[in-house]
Amino acid sequence: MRQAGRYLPEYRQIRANAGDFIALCTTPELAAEVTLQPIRRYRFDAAILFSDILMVPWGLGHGLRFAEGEGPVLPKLSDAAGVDALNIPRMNRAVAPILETVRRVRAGLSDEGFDQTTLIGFAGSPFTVACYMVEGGGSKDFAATRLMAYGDPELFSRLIRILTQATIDYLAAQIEAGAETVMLFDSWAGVLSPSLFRTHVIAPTARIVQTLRDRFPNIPIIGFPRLAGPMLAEYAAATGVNAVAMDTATNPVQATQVVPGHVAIQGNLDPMALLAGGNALDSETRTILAAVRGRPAIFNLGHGIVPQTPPEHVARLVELVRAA
Ligand code: 1CP
Repeated sequence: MRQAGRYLPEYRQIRANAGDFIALCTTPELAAEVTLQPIRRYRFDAAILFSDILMVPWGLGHGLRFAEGEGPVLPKLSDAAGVDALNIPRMNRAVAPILETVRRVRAGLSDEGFDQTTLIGFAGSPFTVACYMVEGGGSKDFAATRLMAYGDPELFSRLIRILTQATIDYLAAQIEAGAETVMLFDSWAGVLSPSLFRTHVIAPTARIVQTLRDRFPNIPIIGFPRLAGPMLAEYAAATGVNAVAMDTATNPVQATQVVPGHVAIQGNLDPMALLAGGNALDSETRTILAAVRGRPAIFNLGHGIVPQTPPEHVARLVELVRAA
């Protein structure tokens, strides 16, 4: 889950010397180092590439900066000229340092004795990336994006199509560079009505999954349709993903009932329970472990870890999950 490193002093030290966040994402030596740090400390079963979902619009030439304490800032995309300017060949060149990070992490894992540790590559889903491009940054409800999807469906669909192709190229390149699983973060899938969810979440995800699977039949693909609620089951069945990640609000017992048995489920500890520690952490973790017992599952958080999390709480969580 995103912002994994910020709770670790060793991450904060590298971050402080790296310049801005985009510089950290595009300096392979540093990005590889911060990807490996949590693996050395906790020996997790998987490492997630250190990067950001917004490196795709950055690569497409749309522009991106991270304002201190404010999150991402992008130009607001509102018309055909903005969509026409998106340049996939440019993105494929611009992400070269990120692919170099993937190669270095895979080599570093093996060199340091973590041969069995899975390297997870990732991208944002076309819809969630479109959200940030249309709003020009984060938002509580992504109203301008939903308005564009209803008001100018031709333009919005064109944007989604370009982002779908960019995502396919980018994930395929990560797999070729050494990613052994890929995850699609659809953090804002839950703001859509069922019909828009089908058009702009399920259909593009199915296309990404199908295209990648044709080229790389053995690469597992994890989808995270955050806050999808009752649409989670349809997402799991219709996109072809190998695993669905549940957000914190999902009841894992219900998920085991509605997600097809061949689809693994991932999640979904509340990051606040991890921050709190103690009995809350123990009991929430045990509840999830009990719910997913007996079926393919990946233990994870329901959303990103918060920077204030004490590293000892993470150690306790690993102990609980390993004992299960
Ligand atoms: O100042 C800093 O140090 C930057 C903080 C930071 C970090 C560490 C951002 C800015 N992104 C990241 C890394 C990141 N982002 C990873 C790498 C793996 C890891 O370390 O865990 C991943 C997988 C992401 C994915 C990401 N970025 C998502 C999808 C998952 C989710 O959390 O919902 C989203 C929505 C983003 C956008 C983003 N990037 C950064 C911020 C602050 C945001 C959110 C902006 C908002 O509030 O909407």
